[in-house]
Amino acid sequence: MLTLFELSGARPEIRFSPYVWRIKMMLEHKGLDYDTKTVTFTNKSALEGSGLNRVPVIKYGEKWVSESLDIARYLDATFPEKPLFESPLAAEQAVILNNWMDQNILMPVFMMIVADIHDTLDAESQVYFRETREPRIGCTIESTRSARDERRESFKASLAPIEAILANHDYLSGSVPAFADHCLMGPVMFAHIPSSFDPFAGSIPIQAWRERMFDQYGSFARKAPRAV
Ligand SMILES: N[C@@H](CCC(=O)N[C@@H](CS)C(=O)NCC(=O)O)C(=O)O
Repeated sequence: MLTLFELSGARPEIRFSPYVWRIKMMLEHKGLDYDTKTVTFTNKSALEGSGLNRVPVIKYGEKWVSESLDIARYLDATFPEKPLFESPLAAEQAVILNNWMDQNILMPVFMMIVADIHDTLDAESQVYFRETREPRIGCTIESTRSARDERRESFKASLAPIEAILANHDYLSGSVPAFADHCLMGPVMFAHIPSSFDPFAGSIPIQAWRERMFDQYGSFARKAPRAV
């Protein structure tokens, strides 16, 4: 059995990590059986023995694998049916897409919903989250709320390369979803689970794509418990 380790909020069913969501969508895409174990920001005892402290992590047999892109590559190498990448070369080149998504989509989304993430956490994790995230964002978590409409407006420009693909295809990977789609589902679910604020409200093509992704794999993402 494969085990996926993921972060939860104060309510254990609230699972918001964008990197974990990428892997969850990939596991569903492959139709693999897996169970999940949760950690919180301040209690990572489930990962004991792995030497790891950031999720996603998977354990398959005695093997631990971390880093979402490495996990994606590992899944294709270990379970070649229903590939995420068209070829080994595509799996190598995915680093560019991965980094582009993190910088241009995930970071802006984070800035828009960070206060809602904070609100889903248990009290101890909230303290840790504030101490570690406020230096990164350069302001208080609360002050991000008043800036988010403006941020969403400027975020529209970052979405143009994605919208250009969706003008001709149902999915970023063509006629069926694959790695690129799962990669974008990370930030999408990162906002959808804890927040009623929609960073993608300005993009009709991405909202339509999101509905299609919500319908995939027995409506897996649509059925995920939300904090709102
Ligand atoms: N580059 C890593 C990033 C993983 C990551 O940053 N995970 C965050 C959750 S979204 C985490 O586990 N943070 C734990 C902490 O901050 O203590 C990947 O792609 O898997």
